[in-house]
Amino acid sequence: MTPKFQRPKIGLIGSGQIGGQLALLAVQKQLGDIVLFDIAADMPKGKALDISHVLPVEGVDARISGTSDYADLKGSDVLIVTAGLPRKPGMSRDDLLDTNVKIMKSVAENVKTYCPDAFIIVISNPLDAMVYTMAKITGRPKTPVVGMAGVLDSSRFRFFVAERLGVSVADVTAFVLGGHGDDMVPVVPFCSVGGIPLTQLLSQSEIDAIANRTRQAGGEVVALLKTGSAFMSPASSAICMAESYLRDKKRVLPAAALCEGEFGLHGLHVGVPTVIGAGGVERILDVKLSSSDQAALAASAEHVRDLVLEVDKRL
Ligand code: A3D
Repeated sequence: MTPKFQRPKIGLIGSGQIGGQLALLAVQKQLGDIVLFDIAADMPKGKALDISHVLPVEGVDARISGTSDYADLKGSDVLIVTAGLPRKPGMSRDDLLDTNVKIMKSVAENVKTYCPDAFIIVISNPLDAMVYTMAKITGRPKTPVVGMAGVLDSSRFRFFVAERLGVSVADVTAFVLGGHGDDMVPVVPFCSVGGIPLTQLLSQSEIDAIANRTRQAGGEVVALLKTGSAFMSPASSAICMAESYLRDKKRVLPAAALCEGEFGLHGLHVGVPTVIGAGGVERILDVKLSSSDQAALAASAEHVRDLVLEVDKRL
């Protein structure tokens, strides 16, 4: 008998630090069956086996497999891509461009062949340039492609605010927009604590300090880890996006989505407020920013455009 219902299939391209954590979180949230892919031969199989042994503990039924064959990703409903090198201490995300654009090109060509209908969430850095590479090669708009950075950057901002004020993280909302670089834009008027504007609770200099720490937070983690970059929070952030898609939650999440006029940006994937549901990025909330935030977003987008030009030279 053909089963009437099937669990969603989640393909993880890259099974390193973030990839393994993605698989674990996907199991814990019961999101579906999981395929871990990596060019490293047995490692994805080892992680799949390890995470399979979590299933009885968590009481979750799912199929988890590891592979180095793209054909095994066929039929994936969502793909989360972490293939690529992470930063080392002292490196900027842009320093990864040369190596990671080659990796992303080969990943995207295979995704185009094997998973033309999957919703794709890219995490590899430099984020906005990698999203562009994936979108260009897979051919938008057939395959919707979005980048995860804003959920994490906003979560960092939210955490620092909650910590400073001694309040629940659940009550702090924030939006960090723009490219995933040092010029990202924490939009302070969109930050509230239980609905109260942040500006009523903290001085401008305290807010500036939190915004600066948010911009540097990825580097702060890299410097402490010594090898590799943040992996738990990026995985958690991407799973939040995947869950919103698979469960049609229509969460309002900042994500690197293709802007075609929104915020005055054209033909660029940049972090903007989106609604993610069963239709993928269903909407970009094209709201009005203050003139200084709009200028900061435009400057950040210019940086993304420069990176995109560098990608085009390499494709
Ligand atoms: P890591 O643990 O090194 O895992 C990357 C994996 O990619 C490795 O297992 C590699 O074998 C694999 N890989 C390399 N080439 C290919 C290929 N052609 N096809 C498939 N797999 C391949 O790194 P990580 O998981 O810590 O980080 C992954 C990426 O995410 C890096 O580029 C990081 O810079 C990036 N990252 C982004 C954020 C954002 O917020 C956007 C945060 C943290 C890390």
